[in-house]
Amino acid sequence: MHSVTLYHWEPNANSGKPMLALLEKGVAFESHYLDLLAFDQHKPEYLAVNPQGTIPAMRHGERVLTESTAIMEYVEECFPGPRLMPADARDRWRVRWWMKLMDQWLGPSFSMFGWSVFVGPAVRARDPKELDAAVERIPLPERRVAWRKAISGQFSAEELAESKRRCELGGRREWLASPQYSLADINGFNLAYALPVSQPHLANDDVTPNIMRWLRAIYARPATRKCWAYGRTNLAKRVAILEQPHIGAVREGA
Ligand SMILES: N[C@@H](CCC(=O)N[C@@H](CS)C(=O)NCC(=O)O)C(=O)O
Repeated sequence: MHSVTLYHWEPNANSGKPMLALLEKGVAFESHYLDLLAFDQHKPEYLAVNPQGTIPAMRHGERVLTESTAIMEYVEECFPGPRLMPADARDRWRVRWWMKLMDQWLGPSFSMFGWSVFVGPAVRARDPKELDAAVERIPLPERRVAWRKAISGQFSAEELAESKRRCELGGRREWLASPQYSLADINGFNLAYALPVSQPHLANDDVTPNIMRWLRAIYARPATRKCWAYGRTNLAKRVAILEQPHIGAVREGA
């Protein structure tokens, strides 16, 4: 058996996707924590693993795998344990349909909230020269832009409004894509779990009860609890909001 190492930040967003898939399947892995707020992901040691300087990456034996959703599919196919993809071809198509929607459309909007509400304020007080130098070292131009906007708080009103519009989705099903819990739910949970904290007027038990039920059902799973135990900072504490039995509606900005 080849060993598995997961290079990750807090057990959320893209890092949380492969981590939760590994834990659901009971795959033993070595955890390699990178502090995103300390720019560990752009240091030469990690660029030797993933030259794009983004998290997560997974090493399996000699193989290095990147792209969180593709890693989840690799984990599902390579390892025994509970199936995280349905047997029915149409259901599998639906799981992939949802994952594409989340990665391309919902995820970037949820991420924008995360970067404007949590990441930017967490680093903004540091020495501007140091921050500037750290941003200059980022390999991907689009990540440089995201960091600059987060640091200066310059996400435009239009892009934030569009992101809010994308959050105003309801839901009726038990699981996102198929009658069983699947990779689509793991993907969606990791992108959406913090919405009740960052957008309390959009995600709460009065406005989006089924989304709240779905988030709590995933949070209650043993693998999810193990996953969150890898958190090290206050960012990882946001998920505890799902322990509240009822989160009522609030006015925007309240
Ligand atoms: N499409 C990639 C995106 C990876 C990504 O951008 N990850 C974020 C963290 S969630 C990151 O590494 N950001 C580092 C940075 O912007 O400096 C995936 O799904 O793995």
